[in-house]
Amino acid sequence: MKIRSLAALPWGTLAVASFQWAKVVHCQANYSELSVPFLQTTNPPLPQGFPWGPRTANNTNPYTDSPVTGVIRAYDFTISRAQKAPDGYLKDVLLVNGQFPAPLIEVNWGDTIQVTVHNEIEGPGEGVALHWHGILQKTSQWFDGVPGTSQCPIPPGGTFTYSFIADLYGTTWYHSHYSAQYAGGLIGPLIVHGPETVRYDIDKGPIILSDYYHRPYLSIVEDVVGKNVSLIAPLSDNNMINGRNNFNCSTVTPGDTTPCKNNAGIPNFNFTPGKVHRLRLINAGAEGVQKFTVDGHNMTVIANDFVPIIPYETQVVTLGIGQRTDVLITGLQNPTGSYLMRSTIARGGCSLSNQPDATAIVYYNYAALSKGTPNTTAWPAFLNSVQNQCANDNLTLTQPWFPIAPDLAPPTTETIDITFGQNSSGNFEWLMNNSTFRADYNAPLLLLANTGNDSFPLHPEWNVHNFGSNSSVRLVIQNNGPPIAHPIHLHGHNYFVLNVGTGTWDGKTIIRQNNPQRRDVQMLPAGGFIVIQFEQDNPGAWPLHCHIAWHVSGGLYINVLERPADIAKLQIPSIMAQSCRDWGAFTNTTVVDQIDSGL
Ligand SMILES: *[C@@H]1O[C@H](CO)[C@@H](O)[C@H](O)[C@H]1NC(C)=O
Ligand SMILES: *[C@@H]1O[C@H](CO)[C@@H](O)[C@H](O)[C@H]1NC(C)=O
Ligand SMILES: *[C@@H]1O[C@H](CO)[C@@H](O)[C@H](O)[C@H]1NC(C)=O
Ligand SMILES: *[C@@H]1O[C@H](CO)[C@@H](O)[C@H](O)[C@H]1NC(C)=O
Ligand SMILES: *[C@@H]1O[C@H](CO)[C@@H](O)[C@H](O)[C@H]1NC(C)=O
Ligand SMILES: *[C@@H]1O[C@H](CO)[C@@H](O)[C@H](O)[C@H]1NC(C)=O
Ligand SMILES: *[C@@H]1O[C@H](CO)[C@@H](O)[C@H](O)[C@H]1NC(C)=O
Ligand SMILES: *[C@@H]1O[C@H](CO)[C@@H](O)[C@H](O)[C@H]1NC(C)=O
Ligand SMILES: *[C@@H]1O[C@H](CO)[C@@H](O)[C@H](O)[C@H]1NC(C)=O
Ligand SMILES: *[C@@H]1O[C@H](CO)[C@@H](O)[C@H](O)[C@H]1NC(C)=O
Ligand SMILES: *[C@@H]1O[C@H](CO)[C@@H](O)[C@H](O)[C@H]1NC(C)=O
Ligand SMILES: *[C@@H]1O[C@H](CO)[C@@H](O)[C@H](O)[C@H]1NC(C)=O
Ligand SMILES: [Cu+2]
Repeated sequence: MKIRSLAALPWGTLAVASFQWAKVVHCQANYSELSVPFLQTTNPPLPQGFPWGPRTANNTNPYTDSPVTGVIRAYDFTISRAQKAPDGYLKDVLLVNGQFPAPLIEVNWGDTIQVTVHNEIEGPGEGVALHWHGILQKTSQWFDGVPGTSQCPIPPGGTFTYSFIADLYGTTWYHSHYSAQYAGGLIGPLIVHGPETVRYDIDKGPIILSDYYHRPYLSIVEDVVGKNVSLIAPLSDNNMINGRNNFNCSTVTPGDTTPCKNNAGIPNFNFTPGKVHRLRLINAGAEGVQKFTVDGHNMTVIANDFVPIIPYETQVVTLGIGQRTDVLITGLQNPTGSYLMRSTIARGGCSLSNQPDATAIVYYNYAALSKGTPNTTAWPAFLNSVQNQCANDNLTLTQPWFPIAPDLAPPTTETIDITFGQNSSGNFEWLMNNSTFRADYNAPLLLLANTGNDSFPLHPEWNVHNFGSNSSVRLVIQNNGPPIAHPIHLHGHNYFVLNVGTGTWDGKTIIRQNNPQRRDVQMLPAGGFIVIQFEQDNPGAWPLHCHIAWHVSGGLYINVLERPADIAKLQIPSIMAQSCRDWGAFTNTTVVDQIDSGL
């Protein structure tokens, strides 16, 4: 453990004036690369006791009173491209420290996460930037990791250090926000230990659910923003739990001679009779809506995204891209053998896959595990839900543990339509409020706004929506495009989900107006609407976008410019301007072939 002075921190004097010395803990996530199961987490909290002090889930509003522990958890990430075969089929994947999925980041609430990224992507080189999904970044808005919005990309060969406080607690993930790189494997889990709501015994750690494509992500992006209508809706090739699944090599396209091995292996999870296990489900895929279940076991949902909720029982959990759900499962007192854990890509109007089923084994003893894949039967509720039901659970069920009432007369209400079409070159594109988005990697909006420039008449394609200094903003998002559901994500906030439905909103009905569901991704139904509202408590430039990789590549994205007058006052550290000089030097000599929106 090294002690370092505060002055050495990249943000200089900002934000952490309450302590003089910081403990730096160098962290190294460790698991043997193709072994299963995934990572075993530390049972909470990490060794420093309860560093969040007297704060509990009941007595603390995490948006106004988040701790600063002074502990820095330092990670060193080298990003590269290499050929791997996690499901048996050899392909190019993007890796962090040689690992797919990328390593677990595990911290306590209030710790500082410091990640030094080395961009070693080759063949060809690409820019990169990492986004820390769901982290509010209230004291470090510039470390949100979105190229063209909060930073310039890290150029090939470049290094950049993120440093931010784990300001909410629960389960999340991090991923590249540069083009669709995260669909090429650049995803990893992030756990923030915090106060408990419902007692449990064993933390089973992250359970990453993700669709999987055998083609390189850039070739898929070319198709989805291309001109050929039969290529704009690609099917995934497989579905994974913690980056593993078997693949049937006999199903490859005739003529495909790529090396492929059957029976690559599936993960297994050890359960203990009578003990309560916490599973941290994360949909880190590119497109597919996941339906998750464990045969013979009920689940208790305790959190959605970074928001603990009043627990309820279910047998199926639905997760759109970017969503997390924490569930508790009690080990059976008298288990008979092992049980199948299943995650299936919901079809119909939700998502598309050639091989939608991911499985893992839940076992109670090695004797049963050694008998192989169990033959247990899925719950009827699961079998009934995998077709056409891409909706999240009813808002009446998902009640936040810590109640907060939204402003019922917000100063701003706007309607934003989502549509789909072709631009004048014939390329397919997504539009919000009639405008498709395209990033300028060399001109990050937040950094421009910090210089006092908050109007961009020459750049309608930046889709900047300036909400001024209004205290809260209500957005009615209307899905008028093709009949597809979209997971809508907002950075920098947990928004209130006031209502969701098919057709149009009646303009007044709010589900549980004294305490609506809050989260950072909500499914917008096909042909329907969501009504969301957020407090403007975090001056910054915040992406609001569909989290389907192919749709955000196609421009389904706007920038929320929140309190520009206060953005101009942010003490943004000089490494942000340096990120643009480094990228500028790279683009001076290399033309970046930006075939999509850039994000
Ligand atoms: C990682 O785990 C392996 C196998 O358990 C062990 O041999 C190795 O020393 C560990 N590495 C680190 C850095 O902890
Ligand atoms: C469009 O894609 C389909 C399916 O791959 C292909 O058969 C067709 O030739 C393509 N059309 C054009 C004009 O490239
Ligand atoms: C693999 O796919 C082939 C071709 O579709 C099929 O005949 C075979 O039964 C499959 N094998 C398994 C184990 O599912
Ligand atoms: C699961 O929940 C159902 C309905 O509440 C109940 O009937 C059943 O006994 C529960 N099963 C287990 C294994 O807990
Ligand atoms: C599942 O069923 C197959 C076919 O009946 C059998 O060979 C296999 O042993 C069973 N697996 C387990 C774990 O019971
Ligand atoms: C949600 O639950 C409420 C209350 O049980 C019910 O009235 C409503 O129809 C449900 N909504 C949907 C979309 O199922
Ligand atoms: C804590 O909050 C939960 C959920 O709102 C509530 O059910 C519980 O009674 C509260 N506990 C205490 C000790 O206040
Ligand atoms: C249409 O979209 C494509 C793909 O994003 C882009 O390369 C092209 O410049 C766009 N054409 C026009 C006229 O904007
Ligand atoms: C979008 O364009 C359509 C057709 O050009 C027009 O009818 C509609 O009013 C526009 N919507 C907005 C929000 O500007
Ligand atoms: C604001 O920035 C944009 C994009 O760089 C530029 O076109 C515009 O001239 C700037 N406006 C002012 C007032 O500096
Ligand atoms: C949507 O577009 C219309 C017309 O171009 C504009 O007046 C309105 O402010 C836009 N909405 C938002 C949220 O920017
Ligand atoms: C790009 O090249 C120009 C011309 O050589 C030079 O003036 C400028 O400083 C370079 N920009 C960067 C960021 O290196
Ligand atoms: Cu979408």
